[in-house]
Amino acid sequence: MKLITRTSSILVHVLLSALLLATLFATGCQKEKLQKPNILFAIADDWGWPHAGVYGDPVVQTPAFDRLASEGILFNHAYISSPSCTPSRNAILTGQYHWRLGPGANLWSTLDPTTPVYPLLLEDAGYKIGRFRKSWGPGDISNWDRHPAGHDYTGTGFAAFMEERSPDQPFCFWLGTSDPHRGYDKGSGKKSGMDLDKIRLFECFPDHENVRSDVADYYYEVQRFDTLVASAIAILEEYGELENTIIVMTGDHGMPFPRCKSNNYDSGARIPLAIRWGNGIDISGRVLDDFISTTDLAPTFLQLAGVDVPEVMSGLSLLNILKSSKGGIVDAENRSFVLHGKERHVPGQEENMGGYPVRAIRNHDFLYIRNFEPERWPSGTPDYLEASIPYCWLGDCDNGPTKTYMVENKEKDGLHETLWNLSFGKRPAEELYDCNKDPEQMVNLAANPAYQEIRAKLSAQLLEQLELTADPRSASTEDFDFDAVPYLGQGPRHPSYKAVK
Ligand SMILES: [Ca+2]
Repeated sequence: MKLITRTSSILVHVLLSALLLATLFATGCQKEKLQKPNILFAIADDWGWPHAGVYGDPVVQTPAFDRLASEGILFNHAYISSPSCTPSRNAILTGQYHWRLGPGANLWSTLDPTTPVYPLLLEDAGYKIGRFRKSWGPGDISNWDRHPAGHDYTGTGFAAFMEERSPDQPFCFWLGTSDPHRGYDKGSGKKSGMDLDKIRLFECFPDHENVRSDVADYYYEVQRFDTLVASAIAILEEYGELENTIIVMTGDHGMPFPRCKSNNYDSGARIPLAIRWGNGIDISGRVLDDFISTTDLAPTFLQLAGVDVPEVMSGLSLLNILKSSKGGIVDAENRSFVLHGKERHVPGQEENMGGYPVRAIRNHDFLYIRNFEPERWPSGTPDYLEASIPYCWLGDCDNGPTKTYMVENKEKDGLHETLWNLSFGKRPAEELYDCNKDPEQMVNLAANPAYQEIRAKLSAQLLEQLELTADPRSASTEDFDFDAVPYLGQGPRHPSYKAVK
């Protein structure tokens, strides 16, 4: 009896030790895993700020985005590098402003295959990397040995990627989509039950039911993207990886409407951004006003994975912000402004005149814009004689009911003409907007005598930043002819455009 007790005691002791060891081992593994979080990067196509429920939009419903914000961090001032697909995505992947990427600054272009991109650096460090639907591009990267966004899981999906991986391998997944890029299923928003009267239109749009219905169709696709992200979150939960995954949900630039996409106003350059990271963000539900550039994401991901950030990356890691316990402004010293710009979106000017080059600086009070070629048309030449050829008119603005309504009703009254001019008319070399008095940036104050001190200060600050970031548009960096880069797309272009080889 005594022996049995003793044996039992030894057994219990052995079992307890084994349990302790297992716990220690598990804790060790856990620690190891904590140092290597997974990354899920979910990016919509043409989804602009503030079109999410958590930003107060009364119509569009984005439960997945709202959840990530409430369980993580919501960013009020996140901006792209360029309001155009290819350069915006290049800037995200490379952690650099698009103007540092040669041809990669333009839509439908290429990217130098020696440029470091975060997914491949992570793969080299042991991560499993994959992508779904729209990632890099559009353009041609056939000269890359590996796709810069990872292996293609478009046919099988995120669930298949997760099924394939071994549980101890960290992963990095690019969850893309073409929502809410045009074309839309006309009337889909209204049909889904959206109340068109409740839609908050940007001030630059005329208030007409065609416009409201067009915005509702855009919302419909925003919601479809949100559903895609919800399903990916569910997959992470199923695999027990939700807390150790940093989830970033955002868009590549503003909505595909006049004075939005391919423009450097907030309606084109400002994007929704929420980041959730269960194991890494201690104080969740914070709302931040620091200026964030999407070039900051690549250095953040690399730093989180313990991978050296290449010096060439101009973005600034967000780690101090994620780890902070503060709301509002966390890093005033480094994040009091943001830069963005534009080179050629589509060749929409007559006679191969190129794109509409722009650089901009935005702080909490002002937006200052420098238009380098003010004799060109910001949305492409309004060549209506060729309107029968698809895409050939005002090519820098996606075709759709809002654009059609604005063009066809330009001469209806003074308001319609003013709005047409704001979207499609020529612009002066400098623009300045008082974002407190005029949050939608409708009234250009650059020539207003009361604002000359501010204008001069921001102009100097912008030029200084372009110097610091080695922008070919700055004085001391070698010129690069962005307009001479071949346009590889078959879509929008001016009828006079001759392909450059
Ligand atoms: Ca896009």
